[in-house]
Amino acid sequence: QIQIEDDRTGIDVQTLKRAFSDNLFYALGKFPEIATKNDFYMALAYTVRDRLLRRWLNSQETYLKQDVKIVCYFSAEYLIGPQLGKNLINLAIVEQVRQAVEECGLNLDDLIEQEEEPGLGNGGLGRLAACYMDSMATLNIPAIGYGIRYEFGIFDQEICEGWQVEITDKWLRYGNPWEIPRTEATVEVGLGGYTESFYDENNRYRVRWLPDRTVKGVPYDTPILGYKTNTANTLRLWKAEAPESFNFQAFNVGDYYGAVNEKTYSENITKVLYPNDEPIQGKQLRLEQQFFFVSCSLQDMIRLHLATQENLDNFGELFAAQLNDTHPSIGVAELMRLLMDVHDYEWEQAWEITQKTFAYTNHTLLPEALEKWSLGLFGSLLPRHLEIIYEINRRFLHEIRTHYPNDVSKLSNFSLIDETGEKYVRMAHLACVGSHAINGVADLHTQLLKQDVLRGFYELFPEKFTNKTNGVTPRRWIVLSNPELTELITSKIGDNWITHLEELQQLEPFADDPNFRNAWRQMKQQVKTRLARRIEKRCGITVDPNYSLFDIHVKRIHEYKRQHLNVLHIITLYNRIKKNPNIDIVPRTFIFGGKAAPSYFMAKLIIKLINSVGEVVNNDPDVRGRLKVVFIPDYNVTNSQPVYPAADLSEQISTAGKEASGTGNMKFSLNGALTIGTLDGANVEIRQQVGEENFFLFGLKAEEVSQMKSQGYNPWEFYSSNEALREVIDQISSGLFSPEESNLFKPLVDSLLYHDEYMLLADYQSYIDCQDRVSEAFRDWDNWTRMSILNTARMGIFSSDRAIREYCQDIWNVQAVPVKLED
Ligand code: DL6
Repeated sequence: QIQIEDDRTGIDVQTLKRAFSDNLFYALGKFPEIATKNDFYMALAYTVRDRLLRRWLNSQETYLKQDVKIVCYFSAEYLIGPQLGKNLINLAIVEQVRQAVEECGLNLDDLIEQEEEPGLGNGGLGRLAACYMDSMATLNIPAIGYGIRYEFGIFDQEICEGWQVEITDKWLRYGNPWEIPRTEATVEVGLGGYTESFYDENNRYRVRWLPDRTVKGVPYDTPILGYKTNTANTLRLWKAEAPESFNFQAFNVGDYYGAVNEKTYSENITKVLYPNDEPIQGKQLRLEQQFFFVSCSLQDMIRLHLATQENLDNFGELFAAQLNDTHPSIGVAELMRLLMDVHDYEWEQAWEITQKTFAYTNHTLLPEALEKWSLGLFGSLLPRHLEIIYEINRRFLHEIRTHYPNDVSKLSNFSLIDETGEKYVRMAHLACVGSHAINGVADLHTQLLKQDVLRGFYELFPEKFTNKTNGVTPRRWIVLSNPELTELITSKIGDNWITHLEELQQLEPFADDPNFRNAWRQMKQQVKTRLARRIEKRCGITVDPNYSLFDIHVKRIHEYKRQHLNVLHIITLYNRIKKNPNIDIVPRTFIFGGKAAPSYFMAKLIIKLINSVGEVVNNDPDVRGRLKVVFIPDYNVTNSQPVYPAADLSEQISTAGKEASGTGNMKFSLNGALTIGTLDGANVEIRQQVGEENFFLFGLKAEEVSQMKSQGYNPWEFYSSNEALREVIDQISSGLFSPEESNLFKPLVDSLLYHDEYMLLADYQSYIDCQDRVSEAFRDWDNWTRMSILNTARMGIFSSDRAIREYCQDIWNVQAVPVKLED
């Protein structure tokens, strides 16, 4: 009997082929002879989306019917990466689809490569949000990710003559097959204007906000399907639109341009992501973005809530809203306003609901990264919210007075308003008082928050503080990125590790099995070869995957992450070769990748330095290919996937006490790279897990950094007393790497010699010595492989599934809700 499956849901090869052709014809309006590669990609994406729609709708229906508690993740950034490959894996239909596509004369990997990723974030914070969305769906946790649908995401990076050049990211240009606009759920958001008080019909004192403009928020939904489960949660991103396409009044009096202008003005709010990995001071549009998406989301939650509940009394029992850093923290004031001004709640009850609803994650220790908004700007854009913040502050400072009766300095330290100079609203303080939980993202980070950045708040409410060490999803960062490793692991321990990453531990005994070590080494060689081919194609540089140690440093470019310390090491090795061309040296390929904020001059100069040193080293015949320096342009989720698996060595060399956690460090080690790192962020816990003998540690500890600083750190002393270091610095400043402009790197050298905020010179020797130990260890391939296996085997704890379980238990109090697959 022939069974014909539904063309929208069936997953046998013949049905998939039929569905693919159908989508090509009916959704794209093409037939194969005239279709572009992008048409084929789109047709396949629609075919896959069809197959997850039932799960998506069933999930929403289940949540609605069962009154379950829903996690609302509030994040201004999401870096979800390309969706096709991930959805195929989660639906467990990779092989059928591969065959179906092949029978149509196409190659699945080519089509997967065609996808342009939504680069709606800057780096770690946005990618973490994406890993958490993946884990929540996989663990059947009801969740909505709320954010902004930027029309232009993070810029595309090109490298021209060694410099970063920014190109607008037009990710929506060929359409986005994964999203569905839900115009029926559009909401309105006010901005500007003034407030007035009045007495309502019950003679109660009330305030209303009369904004002078409104903007429409239109939600665009993307399904986030879990791994081999029926749960598909929603990523709901808001697009700003003008309330009417035309301002007809203006149009009628002939002001056609004025009318269109207003539309453009409103739509600007979600036009572009700010490409900074630190807050942007004083930009009204940025505050508008934050308020816009938070207000849309809270209104949306209230609407969902009132669809099944009589009132908002139990709002905090049915929603857990997580603030991903302070960017959405205006939500505290907005929920208060919605509860009081729109839904008639009194202050006390509104405050109780608000605190119960929100929790706050801090992601940074850099003091300059703490968000604040000048009162003038804040008050003109959000007059009602400023009043509410004043009232929160008045009540809060009253508590402080009671708590510290004899210490008036506490008032200004704790105040939500910074009054030390120009007046500002301190967003972290607002988040702290308005939330029931506050967490850091690695053990050390949380400790430092308690001791330093949020010390007062910790003294005041210690019970609010918890640590939630970051994690990454093994589905994207092993299964999808490293099929070779996936197969090897699964051949030994089965595939349960994909959802229970701690089971990687079962690999440990195989570290002593010479056959397994051989297989591991071959696997590594294979993925290194894959990356080498890409590098050749993209950068025109030939690298040797067989004998050269792949030493990889990929992340945002920032002085605290110290890519330039890595460069000092490269030049040190180069000098050793120049002095003795026959020196026996372990060949290394130094691979860098990362974007610099367009206005961050020093970071851009570091990119230029890497490329300039590469130019000299790669082309010097004395080097004989033993050292290669590569800068992979346009580092993003897509381009990072082939990078993590191919590393022998992972560079995690930030100044101790500066990196909140890191997640790249986890991706590398999970894929069997050894780490060279400082005791910073999650490196500390990674080292504890993998064992100190399988981790290359160097550098000052966080408390030594502060101590040295407070005693008056003088980088010049390190420069003058270390000959190798002095030579390297002098070479950079003499123009050896910039013959066309000898002073090019002077700002960088001056900053190191006279200031060295991030203590490169203090850590230089320790780093070089440690790198020498790395090289020696790499000579013993067999033992290196053993250490590599043990890294993977012991990293299970860094799954985002573990992190999400902890958030569910300790912060959100939410339960898994299995979804049935029903028509
Ligand atoms: O928590 C995710 C990620 C951490 O792993 C990084 O260490 C940290 O630098 C990053 N923080 C930011 C700062 N953004 N803000 N604010 O991206 O968060």
